[in-house]
Amino acid sequence: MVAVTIQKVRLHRVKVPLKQPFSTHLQTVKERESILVEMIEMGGEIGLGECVAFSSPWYTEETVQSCWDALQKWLIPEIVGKTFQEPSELFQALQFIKGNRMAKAALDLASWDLFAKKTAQPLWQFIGGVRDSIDVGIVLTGSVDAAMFSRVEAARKMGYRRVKIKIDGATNVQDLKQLVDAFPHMLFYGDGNGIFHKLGMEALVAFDEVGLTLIEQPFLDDDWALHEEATRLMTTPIALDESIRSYADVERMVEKDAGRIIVLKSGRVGGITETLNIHELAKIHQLPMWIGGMIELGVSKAHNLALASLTQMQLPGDFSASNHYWEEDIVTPAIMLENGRMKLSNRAGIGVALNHQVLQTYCVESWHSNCLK
Ligand code: OSB
Ligand code: MG
Repeated sequence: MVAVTIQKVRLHRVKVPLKQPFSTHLQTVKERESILVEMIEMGGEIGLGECVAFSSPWYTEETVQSCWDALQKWLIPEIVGKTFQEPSELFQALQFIKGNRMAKAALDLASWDLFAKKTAQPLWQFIGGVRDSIDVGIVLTGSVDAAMFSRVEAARKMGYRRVKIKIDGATNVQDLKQLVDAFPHMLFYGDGNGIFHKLGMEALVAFDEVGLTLIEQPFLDDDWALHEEATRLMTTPIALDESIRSYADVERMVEKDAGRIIVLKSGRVGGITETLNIHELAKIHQLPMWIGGMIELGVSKAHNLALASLTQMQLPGDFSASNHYWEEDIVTPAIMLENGRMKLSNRAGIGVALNHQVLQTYCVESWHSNCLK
């Protein structure tokens, strides 16, 4: 391990329009507001991070503004000028601050990129990844109608082998079954985002005949008993997304048998350090995991790709190419599919750099900490 002294941290707040709105029963996202992190060490190396909170608290409590404030007022002052032997030490230095996991994750991600670069290793190798290319999937929102068949077919032609469909009050079991049956070589996930809290257990169990690979988060974050009941009643495995906010939540999922698959979002659990701890627990209990998306830009996606190389990441995650949501991603090279997979980079760190020209187009505000002299 190398010692890294943090010289300063730069933040860029961006607003990037989506090509098409991302619509679920929870919210319609038309523009992605986000924070990009540049963590600069004394030798001049830069680690990149991205904060995945949304503009308003429709998905998690944190927001871009709450993270912007927490980073500047409490988190960054704790690390500037300090020397760390490894990323988990930097993460530990932030733990006296309660919650604010997405804000912490933005720094934790940047520190993992920084340490990987300092040791001249690709991040996926630095964290012990076991595969150099990743099976990927796309998320298609909107109703299950004739247009959805064409969109799935278009995704198939692009090379995606997994499609995640959002389930809401209007999703018809038979329509969804027809879609799934029409693409026998494709995996389909159904994401409830808590909708069955309203629709009820019986409505959920009806989806068992669809042939989905899994159903993601049918009930709300803390509906542990309902998720346990669903796991007991259904053949289709239950995957928990919103419910998994920490290592302790995975312990709870196992203890209660409230789900059989983990949807991991590193932002929601506080970053890569906590993700690796969760990954160890998942290994012990032989729980499959996959990486959930946050409509993120290329920095977070590159970190996610590295995480997807870990042993327990046994199902294709939410990995669409840069050109699915964005006219131009803020990273170079852009993230692309090659024969239906994404290749992990041989470059040190996350393998992508900021495209400063694109960043400038979408940047609404920048901030930097005081320099360490
Ligand atoms: O529930 O998985 C979710 C996006 C924003 C908020 C919540 C979710 C999602 C997605 C992933 O479905 C979309 C993507 O990044 O492709
Ligand atoms: Mg989800």
